[in-house]
Amino acid sequence: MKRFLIPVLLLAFLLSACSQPSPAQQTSGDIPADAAAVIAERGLTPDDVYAAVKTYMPTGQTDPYIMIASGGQSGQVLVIGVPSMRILKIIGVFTPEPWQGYGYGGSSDEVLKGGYMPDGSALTWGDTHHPNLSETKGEYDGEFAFINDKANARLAVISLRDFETKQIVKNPNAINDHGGAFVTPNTEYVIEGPQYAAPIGWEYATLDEYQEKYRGLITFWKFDRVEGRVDPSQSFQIELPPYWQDLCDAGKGVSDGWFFCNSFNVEMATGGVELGNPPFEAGTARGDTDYLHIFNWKKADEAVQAGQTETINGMKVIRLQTAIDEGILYFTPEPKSPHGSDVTPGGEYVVVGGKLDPHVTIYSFAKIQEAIQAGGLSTDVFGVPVIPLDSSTEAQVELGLGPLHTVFDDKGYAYTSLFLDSAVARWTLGGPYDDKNPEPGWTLVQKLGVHYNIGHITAAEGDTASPDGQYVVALNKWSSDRFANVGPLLPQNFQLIDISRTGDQMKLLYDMPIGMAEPHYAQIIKADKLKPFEVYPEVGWNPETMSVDPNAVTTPDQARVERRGNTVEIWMVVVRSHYTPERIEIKKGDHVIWHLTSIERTRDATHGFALSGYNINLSLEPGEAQTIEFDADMAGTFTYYCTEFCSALHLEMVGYFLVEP
Ligand code: K7E
Ligand code: CUA
Repeated sequence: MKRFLIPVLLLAFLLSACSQPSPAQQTSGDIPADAAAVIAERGLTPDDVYAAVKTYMPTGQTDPYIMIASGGQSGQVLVIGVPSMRILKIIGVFTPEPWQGYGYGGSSDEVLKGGYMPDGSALTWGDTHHPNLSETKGEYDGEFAFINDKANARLAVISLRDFETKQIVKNPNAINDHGGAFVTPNTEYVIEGPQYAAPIGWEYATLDEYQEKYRGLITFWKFDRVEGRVDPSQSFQIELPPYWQDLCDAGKGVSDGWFFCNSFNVEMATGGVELGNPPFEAGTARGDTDYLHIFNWKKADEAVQAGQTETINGMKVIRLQTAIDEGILYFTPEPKSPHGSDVTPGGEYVVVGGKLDPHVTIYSFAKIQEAIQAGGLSTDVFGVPVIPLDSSTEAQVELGLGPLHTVFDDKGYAYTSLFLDSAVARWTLGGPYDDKNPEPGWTLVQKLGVHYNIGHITAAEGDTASPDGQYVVALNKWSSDRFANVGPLLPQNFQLIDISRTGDQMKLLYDMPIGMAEPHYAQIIKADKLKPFEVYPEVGWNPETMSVDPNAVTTPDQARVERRGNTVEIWMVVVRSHYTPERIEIKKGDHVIWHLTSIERTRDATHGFALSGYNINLSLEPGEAQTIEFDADMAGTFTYYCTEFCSALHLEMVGYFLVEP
């Protein structure tokens, strides 16, 4: 069929018939007649058409960026293509996830157990807030991702070779956290900041003893890149006053070696609205300022090496007095109820939002250093030196109501989320960034409305030393009227924003509902920096050890069942479309050790392994080996079958598990 092309003028007429094209809009070329008909029929504006063609991903093409997003209280991590905003994967992290067989019998059970409470009590969910990608020289290197669990003060390590969780560590001295995970520019440390103060080790203490016994505690988890694990024995913590330390960011470039966290509740409010005390929301906002915490983590590292620590619950802790004496910790005031602390790409400035102040405050690292060198600083009640606000501040920019988080692009612009205004503010950085855009430094350029109540904001390669620009994603808390009504619990709304043009040309491109939790932060990495496996590198690959498993079997004739006393050990081979062996006959009470190896080498030829009645479900990706171990304490006739539709004879991929009474 011949395709009719509609001349531009006619298209412009069609568009103007249903909307007001903005004057900035220019048209060129021809639009196919059938597409023009759709535009007319749906009443799409030129902005709509622009947004559609910017985000549409033809089949077979892949996104240039990948967003790693927190999965909020689902305890998981989302992997999303940008700009198509297609969900590619939901990684099981703190919560068992059956599709990946995560927490249903394989080695991942041990990963989840690594994050249980010290007494062994199970934790089967998490409140994930801030994913952070591993960095080399301040650039995302595509190797690992880290994320915190605010609810229980835990940290997880995800390998970006197979996008699976490899480790969860429970903080031995903190019961909740918030300012994590944040990496140092070479991922020497993954940092977990505190939040609501508690005695170290969350031991019991009454709230009357708040100032003496309650503490903040920041954790520097040492990351071993070769092992792909954090090493608790090389990690340390710094004791802090019981202010509620909040969001953090590592210095880089000129400020490499330093670390910054905002805080709130310097008032040390302890709540008790039911006793006639001011509620927390008022008590924590009585003062006009809180403290930006400024850490010299390289000095802290030296203090640890010099043994200036106390070991508490197996973790090295730098006591507050040591941190003060060694020049590890400084404060500077920050305006009312701050949130977010974000370091500029070159490390020159730290930007802090003031939830209850219309400004962002920009601190100069150079000025902070001058003030520290000059000395003679007064202290807070705990003896921490305080740099006066006018000695640390470079600028304040008035943006609007409820500034929270700030990200950066390649053109010297900063983007701040305005929670109360439901907007993204684009503003200019000054100093070395001044020449990168047409506007003068430290000025508001545009406010773009988003829908609604934006929390975090993230930009392409935005936390690196060299952001990409192109896209920002607004992570909105409320969606209200944006999507079809599916009941009173509404999805979140991720909104993709085009930031490719300078000036007031930011445009909203796409609304993506997140119908599973409230994600907080996300990072966006260039897709070509990732080097994930297509299939596991060798047959018999154990994803936990990232090497061939000694119990893997590589050919069907190696498959076998052996009995030693009441222990039955099974070596099973898995391939389209059968398990070998297909019959397992044992006795009630036997202890079963079952090794499974997928000998598939074809991309996407994944098999499942579901053992009915025993709460076991594995995902065996090509080449993967897994071991399950359990007591066969239920007699009966059971089946195991494949849960992935792997071939035309997938339904026949089954076996009998007979447990004789
Ligand atoms: Cu602002 Cu946890 Cu980063 Cu939520 S936090 S938004
Ligand atoms: Cu294997 Cu279905």
